[in-house]
This record gives sequence, structure tokens and C-alpha cells, in this order.
Amino acid sequence: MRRFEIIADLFCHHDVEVCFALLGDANMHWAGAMHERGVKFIYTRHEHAAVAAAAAYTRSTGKIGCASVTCGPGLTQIMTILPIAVRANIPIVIFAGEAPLSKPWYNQMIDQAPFVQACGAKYYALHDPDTIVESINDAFRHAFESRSPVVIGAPFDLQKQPHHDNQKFMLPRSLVLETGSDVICPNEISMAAEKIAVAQRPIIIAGLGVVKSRAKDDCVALAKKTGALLSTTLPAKGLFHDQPFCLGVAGGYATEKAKTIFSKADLVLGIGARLASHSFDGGQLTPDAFVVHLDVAPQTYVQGRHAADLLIKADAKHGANALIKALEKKTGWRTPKMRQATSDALVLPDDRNTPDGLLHPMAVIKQLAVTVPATCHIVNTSGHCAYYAAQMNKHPQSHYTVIREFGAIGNGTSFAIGVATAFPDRQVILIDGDGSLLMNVQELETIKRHNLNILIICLNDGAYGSEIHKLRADSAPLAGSLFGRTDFAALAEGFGLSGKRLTNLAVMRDFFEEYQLSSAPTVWDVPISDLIASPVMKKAHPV
Ligand SMILES: Cc1ncc(C[n+]2csc(CCOP(=O)(O)OP(=O)(O)O)c2C)c(N)n1
Ligand SMILES: [Mg+2]
Repeated sequence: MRRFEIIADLFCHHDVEVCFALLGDANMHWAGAMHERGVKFIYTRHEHAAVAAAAAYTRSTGKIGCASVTCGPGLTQIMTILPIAVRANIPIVIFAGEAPLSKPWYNQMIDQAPFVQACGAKYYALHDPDTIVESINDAFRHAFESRSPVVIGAPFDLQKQPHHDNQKFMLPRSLVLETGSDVICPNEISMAAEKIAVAQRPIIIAGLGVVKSRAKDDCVALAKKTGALLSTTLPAKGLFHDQPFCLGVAGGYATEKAKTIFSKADLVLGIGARLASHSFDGGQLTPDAFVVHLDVAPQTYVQGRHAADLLIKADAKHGANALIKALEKKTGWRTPKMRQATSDALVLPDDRNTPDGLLHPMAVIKQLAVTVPATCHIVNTSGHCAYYAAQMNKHPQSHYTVIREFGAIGNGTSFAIGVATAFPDRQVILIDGDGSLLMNVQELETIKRHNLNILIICLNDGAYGSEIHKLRADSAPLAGSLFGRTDFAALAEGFGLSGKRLTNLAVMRDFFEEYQLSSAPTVWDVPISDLIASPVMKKAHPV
């Protein structure tokens, strides 16, 4: 056996079933060996897209993801997605290969480790034949334990050499997903219970930690017992979509009515959430609230902000139940009036009129919200339009993906590919901006080639909306932010997808039924006005 085969064996041993990749000299033999072992490959047209798709796949399945790029230029292409995966706590093992060790000069040679380390990820250089097995096992362990991507570099001359010893049989135990510790400090619980007992206007903000430890019902029970309202972080959006007293997403993307309610909270209980600055609108969301942070890694200081006043180190399920036991039932903020107010807060405004007569982005989203069933999986991305796509308040968390860490545009197609690979039975609906879609538009070919069941809805303002509204507010020149509207329907057809232009909301249902019946990869070009700034934009950049 040659070493690339041993390495492939180890990846399979660690339950890798799918790999997102783009080939070159340093990874192609390994990829062939992975194929032979039954691993499914999704070949993208850009390395960034391969790792981004792996990130969305990993977020969707809860398994460790796998991607592969070649050495040198293949590796340097992934410098934007690595920090995203690091900050979003997404464990992916990336097999990168490396330039040959035996050559004094090689065109694609570059010192790979500093690139990876600068992104916050760990780099494993497999240069010693005697420790290859241990290093790969350690890479998987590290990805699993630190919930972070790792990159493995193996020089391709070394990969091709025979592997003589029997180390491949010395495999570690499989990594098992743990739900977290059930050892909770009773002092922390009683101190938090004292605070919650006297709070009159408590709110729970639940994050993906609640999803991971399947603690939704426990949080609902805790909210009922303490009279708390419910809300989520953006990544956990939709977790309480079927619950009364729910305020939707906490943070800048909350509706204006929800923000008014949030601002009156006297206690926030952040559960399984990071307490990120965005979730608290930079601190403006709940200015007077005492904050309890219940998490496996609770913190008082987060992203440059004093975020919490009291910490409970526990996973969401155990912590929520410990609090339920410690507390007496009370009405808190759960009055009939508040039930109505929270329900009203999630009703989308009836915004339709635009100065140029083109579609209003809120009207498009409102129509989508009543057209797209809960069985479809929505993918949201970045940019100005992401505010609108985040307003689909009734869509369940299990069918909604958003990865916003590091704030990069251009990930929509890749994330949709990852989600569609994770859930082959679902229809995946990507809501993307025109600038973001164009940034990795080559992935339409990947979507077509793999016949992925994806509908891309492009909110086409012919501009970098995030920039144009800020530049207008500053009365600055618009050059570089205003491009005109690309014909995405024609472009999609050029890639072999179905393409449609939607200029009238009345036809949306028919378009959607047609897509559902065909399940063919489709792009809708939806020209929207570039003159409408979202509430969050208007607040941050008043004209
Ligand atoms: C990789 C990257 N480059 C540049 C930016 C700056 N940026 C933020 S939003 C945005 C515009 C996105 O345009 P589009 O996808 O059309 O969405 P819109 O804002 O128009 O809704 C840009 C260029 C970024 N966030 N990420
Ligand atoms: Mg745009």
C-alpha cells in the first residue's frame, strides 16, 4: 500500500462519507483512493467553494466535514472560508497536500502553515512517515474537540511512497458526539435562580447549543415556569417559530416592534449561545438587563463587550432543567397583552411602494413566506438583502441555514451545495444578492453537474446594496457600488439551469409550483429597487 491509501483508510475510519474537493497534483491520488473506498465526491470549481460547501454540510449534519484542495495556490484560495469556519465553530478536516519534499524548488511551493495559522486553524504537516497515522488521528480529534477546521499537508512525493509497517491497524476509538457535562455547580444555579425569581421581564435568547443538545422543549418549559419570552440568535433562527411569546431573532435583525420589547427586559438568559455582539445589537438591545450566560463555555467578556453578569457552566439541557427545579412558577412577562404584542411584533410590514416602481425587497420576502412550505430548506447569506431573508419568522430552524461569521459575501452557492448534499430529499432555496452570486457564479456549473435540487432567488438591485446605501447616506460618489442588473435568467440558462425573471409577485406561486414539479436547479432573477434601505441600514446610516 502507498501512503495516500493509508491516509484514505484513516479518513474513512473517521467516518468521512462525503468530500468536497478540487484536484491538483498534491491531492488527486488520495482522492482516487477515497473514491475507491466509496466516499462520495462533490467537485466544485473553486477551492473556497469546496470548503464553504463542506462547512454548510457539517453544520447541517453535525458530522465532521471533509474537503480537499491541492498544495500552494489551492491552499491559498481558502483564506476566506477558514476564518469563517473557525469563528462559526465548524469542524472540517481539509486534506491539502504539500509540495514535494525531495525537490529543491517547486513552482507551487509556499510555506502553508502560517497561512492556515493566521486564519486561526491548526496545521498538520505530515513530513515524518513514522507519525502519519498518529498525526491524522490527532487532526480528527482536534477538529472534534475544538469544533474547528484543521488542515493536513502531506508532501505528494511522500504520499506516493510505500507504507511498510502495520500502523494502519492501530486505530483509535471512534469519536462520539457528547452532549456535555451534567456536573453543574449548585452555587451558580442558586445565584441565577435568585435573580430570575425577582425578574419581571425576563427573556431567553437561545443559540445553536440548544439545538445541539436537543433542549428546545426544556427551554420552552423554563420560559413557561419563569414567565420569560423566547428568542434566538440568528444561527438558531426559527427554533421557537411554533411558540407563543416568541420575539424571533435577537439583535440587529429583530423587527422594530420586537426591539422595543427587548429594550424593556430586566433579565436575559442566554442559553447555548455565544452572546455575540450582533445578537445584542452591539449592546443596544437590552441595555438594562441583568445577563445570565448558560453555556458549556460561558463568558463575561465577548467580542470586546461586557456580555454577561453571571455564568452557569452547563450544556443547555442540563442547565435548563436545573433551573426549572430551582424555581417557582410565576407569570413574569407572559400576560395576555404580551402574547398579542409578541405576535404583532413578528407581522411583516406591508411595504410595496418604491420610487422606481421596481419590487420592494420586503414585499418579495412577504410573498415568499406564504409560498415556500416549511419542508423547503432556506439558505440565507450576507449583504443588505440578508436582512430581508432573515424576516421569514415562521420558518423552522431545522430548515434554515445561515453562517454569517467573518461577514464575507460570495458564499451562497457553496452553502446551498453543502445543504443540498446533506439533505438530498429537500428542496433548497438560496436567497442571495446579485453581487454575492456573481462572486462565485462558477458554482452554478457544480449545481448543474450534480443536479442539486436548488432554487436560487437573486434579489437583484444591480448594486452592492450594503455599500450603496451607506455611500448615499454620506452623499459620496456611488462608483464601484452601482453596476446595473445582470441578466441572471440568461446566465443561469448558459450554465444549463432553468432561468426565470420575476417582475410581478402575482406569478410567484406559479413559478414556485413549476420549480417544485421539475426539481431542476433553477435561478430566479428578481429585480428589486436599489432605493430601499432596510430599517437596520437606516438606523446605522441615516440619510
Ligand atoms: C468577500 C467580501 N468582499 C467584500 C465585502 C463587502 N461587502 C459587504 S456587502 C457587499 C455587497 C453585496 O452585494 P449583493 O450580494 O448584491 O447584496 P446586497 O447588499 O446588494 O443586497 C459587499 C461588497 C464583503 N463583505 N465580503
Ligand atoms: Mg445587490
